[in-house]
Amino acid sequence: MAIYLGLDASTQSLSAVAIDYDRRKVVLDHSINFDERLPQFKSKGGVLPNAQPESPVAHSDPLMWLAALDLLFSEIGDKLDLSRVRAIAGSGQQHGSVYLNERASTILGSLDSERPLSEQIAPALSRRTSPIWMDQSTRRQKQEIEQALGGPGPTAELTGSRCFERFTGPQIRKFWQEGPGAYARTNRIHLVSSFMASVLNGRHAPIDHGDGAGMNLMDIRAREWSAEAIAATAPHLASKLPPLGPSDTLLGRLSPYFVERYGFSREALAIAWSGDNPCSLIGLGLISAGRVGISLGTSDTYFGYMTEPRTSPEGAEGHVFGAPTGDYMSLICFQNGSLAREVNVRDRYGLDWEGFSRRLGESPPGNRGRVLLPYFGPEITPAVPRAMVRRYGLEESDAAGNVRGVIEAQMASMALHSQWMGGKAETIYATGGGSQNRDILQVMADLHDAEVYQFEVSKSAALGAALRAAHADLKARGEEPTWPEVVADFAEPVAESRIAPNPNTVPLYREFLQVYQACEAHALRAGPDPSELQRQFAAKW
Ligand code: XUL
Repeated sequence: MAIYLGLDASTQSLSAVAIDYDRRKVVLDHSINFDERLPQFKSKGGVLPNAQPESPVAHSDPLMWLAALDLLFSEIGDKLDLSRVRAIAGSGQQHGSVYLNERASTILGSLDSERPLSEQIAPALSRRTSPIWMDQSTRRQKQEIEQALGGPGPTAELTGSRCFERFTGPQIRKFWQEGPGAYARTNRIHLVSSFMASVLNGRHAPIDHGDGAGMNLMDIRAREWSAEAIAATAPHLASKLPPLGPSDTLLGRLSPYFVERYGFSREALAIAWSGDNPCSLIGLGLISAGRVGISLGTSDTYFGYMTEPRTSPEGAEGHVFGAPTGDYMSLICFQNGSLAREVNVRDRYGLDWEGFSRRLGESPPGNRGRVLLPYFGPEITPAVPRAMVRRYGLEESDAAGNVRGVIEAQMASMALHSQWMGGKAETIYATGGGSQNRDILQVMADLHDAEVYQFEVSKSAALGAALRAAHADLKARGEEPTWPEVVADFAEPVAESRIAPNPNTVPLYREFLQVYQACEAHALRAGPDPSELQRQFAAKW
């Protein structure tokens, strides 16, 4: 019986999912919430509190992640015979970085199973805290790097994304500028993923092509460090970065620390870790073109598998990361997800989800040509630096019009700003809190002219990591597992949840997209007045 373990080091918790591969079953699902279970690290949502409340700085304590790893293994030993685990892989929150000194190699290679990890690894840190993906404090550095690389377009062409504050390159540049001494004492810079993998394997692990793509340092096509991007970021950086490797790199045996302390087998293998989004791609079974995931959460994301690293014009709309299959994936982030949908519309009009659905039904598809631009806060896609709400032909007091307005705006924006990915989405897997509402999903199906399935994914990243462990182990044993075989039965949408596009509404929405696009262009790019187009649409539909 082959058991594989997937770990997910996310912002707020460390989770484990174990699968019995032959019986196609999840046999363990366990989480350690940092704030609740490790209060000594004083985190809030997994992040260290800031002296100034409005500060754009977001760091976490890497020792907290290690304490969580010890705690997690001590707890799951009661539920799962750890000696049966064949291989472990993992998923890490993307972009976050861990800074180690030259003692790290020795320390990682000689861990004493009688003492906790955090105590032993603390002296290996050259920077006490780790900037994570929520950090927005590198505006200057992001601009400097982008400028050195010829602007946002060429930066995206080279690295898969234009520069973003949270990406690791700008974070490293800031560390070098503000603390050149500590930077000089840094011997190795890991991502959260490669750091955790290094601990499990007892030596420095490579960064995989999936997570490496979130750094603004990797040449997305060659899958090698870009000398140009490194030179634009910080001096002597090439010697501080681990090598890059494929996501299925077999690192070697698990460190004796885990064998002696928790009873893992001496034969158990450590597999390279990847980023949480690449792992979720596997956990959702998004391994062929034409299938995308839409998560309706705090922010909404649209993501999918790609065979080629295509980027959007000027890199303005989304990222390209490596996919664990060896291909690529895209991820587009829409920041005004539940902030617009739930806080500023549903709650503001005093509705629950049922009332929201009722209101949605009171205004016809296309909203009679009326459009809401719901940038209740700054927006990433399209870029809107400050909150800006516009209503075209719509009264603020009209609850039904605003409910339909916000849903059609969000779905239209996704459809428009994902066009650069090429190819049409035939099937959408919908996840996240908002996806519980099937009336929202009907608009999604009609506007994208795609069938929509609901997907329960509280643990898609950890599940994806466990499936990656299975894939890498089977490959190492000389079997040739295909990805569809590996994910079958594990990564399946909720049975009976299919929502088909309504053939009568699809052509209406094709025209509505043009109306929406004209309103967006008017508000954001000083485009022509869209009212005539709106009038024609309303007259026709
Ligand atoms: C992706 C991103 C987040 C983190 C969350 O670019 O910043 O999704 O990976 O863990």
